[in-house]
Amino acid sequence: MIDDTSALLIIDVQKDFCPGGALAVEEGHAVAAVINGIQDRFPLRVLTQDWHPADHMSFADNQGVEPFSVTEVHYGDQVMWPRHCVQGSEGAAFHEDLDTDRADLVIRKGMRPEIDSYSAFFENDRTTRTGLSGYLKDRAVETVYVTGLATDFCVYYSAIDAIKEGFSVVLVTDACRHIDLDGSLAAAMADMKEKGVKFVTSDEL
Ligand code: VGL
Ligand code: ZN
Repeated sequence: MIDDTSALLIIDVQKDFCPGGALAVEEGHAVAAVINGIQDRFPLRVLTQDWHPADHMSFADNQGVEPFSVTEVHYGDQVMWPRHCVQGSEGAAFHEDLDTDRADLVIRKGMRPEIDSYSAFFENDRTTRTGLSGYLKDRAVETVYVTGLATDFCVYYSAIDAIKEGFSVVLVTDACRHIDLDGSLAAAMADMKEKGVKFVTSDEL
């Protein structure tokens, strides 16, 4: 399965998305050991890092609204999140259990104050590119294996955008954990299946 046209995509394994963090995902830290166990087998590893300025539009406290409420913005619905992954903060650092020494590329996202960015490929307007698609194509990647946090937000959008960009996509289920806000997990899983994302566990790789 894994060959020289494969790449491993490691989404947002940061302290703020792990227990004790500002936007903690249940068992979020547990993905690190699974990812560490498979990353050597890939010829290419790309990490993403959610990296917001303090005045970011997705922070509920900047908008005076309740965390996890939904607001209509210029590109559609946007969840208002607790303040998280502020540039340079401890919470924005990669979780200490994740081995980042072998990262080929780190993509930071969500840096523009007026727009959020869940996907590793596009900002939330679904049109502004991060450059990842071009990088992977330059490196002759054909299949992207997706891991990290959270299954129903940044992992989901990265997976469906990778499909849209013409890659084969495999989600490594035990290397992901979810948030599940108002049915977001079931919706994300159904959409990924429909779009052709394949699902495997790390021991099937
Ligand atoms: C994420 C919400 C806000 C994620 C990032 O990594 O899934 N979720 N920012
Ligand atoms: Zn964020």
